[in-house]
Amino acid sequence: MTRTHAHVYLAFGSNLGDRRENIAEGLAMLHESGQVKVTEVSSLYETEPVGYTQQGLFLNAVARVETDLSPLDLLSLCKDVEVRVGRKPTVRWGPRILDIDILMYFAESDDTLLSGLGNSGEDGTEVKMDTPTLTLPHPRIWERGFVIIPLAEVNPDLVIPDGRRIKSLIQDLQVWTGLRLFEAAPWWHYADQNRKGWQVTRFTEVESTNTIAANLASVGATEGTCVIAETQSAGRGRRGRVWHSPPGGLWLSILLRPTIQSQDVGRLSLIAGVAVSSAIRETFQLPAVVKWPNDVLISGKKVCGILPETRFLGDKMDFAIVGIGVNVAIDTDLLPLDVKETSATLLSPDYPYASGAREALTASILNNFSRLYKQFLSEGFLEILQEVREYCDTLGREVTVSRLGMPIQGIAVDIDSDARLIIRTKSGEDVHVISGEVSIGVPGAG
Ligand code: BT5
Repeated sequence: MTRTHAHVYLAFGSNLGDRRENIAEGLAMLHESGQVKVTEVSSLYETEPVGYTQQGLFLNAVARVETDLSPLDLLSLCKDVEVRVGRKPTVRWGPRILDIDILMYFAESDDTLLSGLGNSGEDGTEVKMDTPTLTLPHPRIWERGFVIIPLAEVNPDLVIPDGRRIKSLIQDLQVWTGLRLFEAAPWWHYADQNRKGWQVTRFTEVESTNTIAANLASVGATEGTCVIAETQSAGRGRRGRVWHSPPGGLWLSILLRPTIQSQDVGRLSLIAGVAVSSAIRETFQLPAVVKWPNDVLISGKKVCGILPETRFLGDKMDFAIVGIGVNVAIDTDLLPLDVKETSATLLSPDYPYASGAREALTASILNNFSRLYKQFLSEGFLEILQEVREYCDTLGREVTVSRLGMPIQGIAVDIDSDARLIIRTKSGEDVHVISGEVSIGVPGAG
């Protein structure tokens, strides 16, 4: 059989639990399978259930995807995703955590699956098949607004099995009965991120996402390019330290090309720290705080480290990479004992919705970072310093910072406009430290 590059329209429905999240999770799982690329997602529509009506309202959406999978392999993947998102066997027409239907499948190849001509055009040739497990195009649901309306957003020129064109069908008010716009597109985070100017590239395993991002920068990648890897074999911390990056974490590097000075790097690090802390608070309702200069902690344990790296051409910054490592759902037993003691993970590694949660966190980090970074560039660091102070848990604490091998002890009283930590020593002197290792409390004081 020849390789089947196909464009496929899928319908999603959910009426149990967090319906929006179920659909988002399903889309993310398909996308992350590496076998399906989600290229377009419609708005979410809320609809009254059909048939057995003693159940909650449905949310529905349609997506256009690209795949090399055959129709039956794609069906198995969709069923697998339904199960993983948590579908329990229920009565037909009964409540659904997630339902995924293949509506239409268009193949670009001369595959023998093609048994008849329906739609043809940019998408390729429509595959028609009728087997006990799968009938294409979908045999039933074309009279339903919750399919036709979102499908019309994604491709209005499609022709449904009875020969009518989608775009003319949605002119009819009757199709809209019992349906309401729940959330307009773009609502799904991948789509959202790319529309907001981020270009997120994903790898299964790399040595370090910071290196890949720097390589991309060297060949001309633009600001907003991001690299995400599932694992890193040589993740880096500061000063040559190792950053352990087992599966389940978020290992992300953001490429920036700002016209800033080398001392601004500390500011970028704090901006990233605030973006990550606020994203963790938003997504998981956990009390994340920034530990100056580059950690995010929960209850004193490190859940995230940030590594800014820069390259200069002469005295001009060519690019900056902000590396962000978050222990989203990692197995902390994979960390060396000393690291395990000081670190934490946001979710347990066997949490079933971890991949969707990681995507939601990624989207939230990028949104927060984008907001703060834009404000920093347009209004200056002072304008966001107040927000940094609010997140920075180091302030007001007794700290010891080692600088050039010399410990400086005192109370961390503030952060200055250069992102330096101000330490008031016992003698009342304010020392501004640019970077260093901060330990909270006085050594030996327990
Ligand atoms: C950091 O360095 O905290 C910066 C970490 C940056 C990691 C990201 S992941 C994406 C991007 N690609 C990379 O290669 N790096 C960035 P530092 O402050 O030097 O802290 C390093 C120390 O944190 C180590 O010496 C360990 O003690 C500890 N550590 C290592 N892995 C950890 C983990 N997964 N969770 C918590 N602590 C860890």
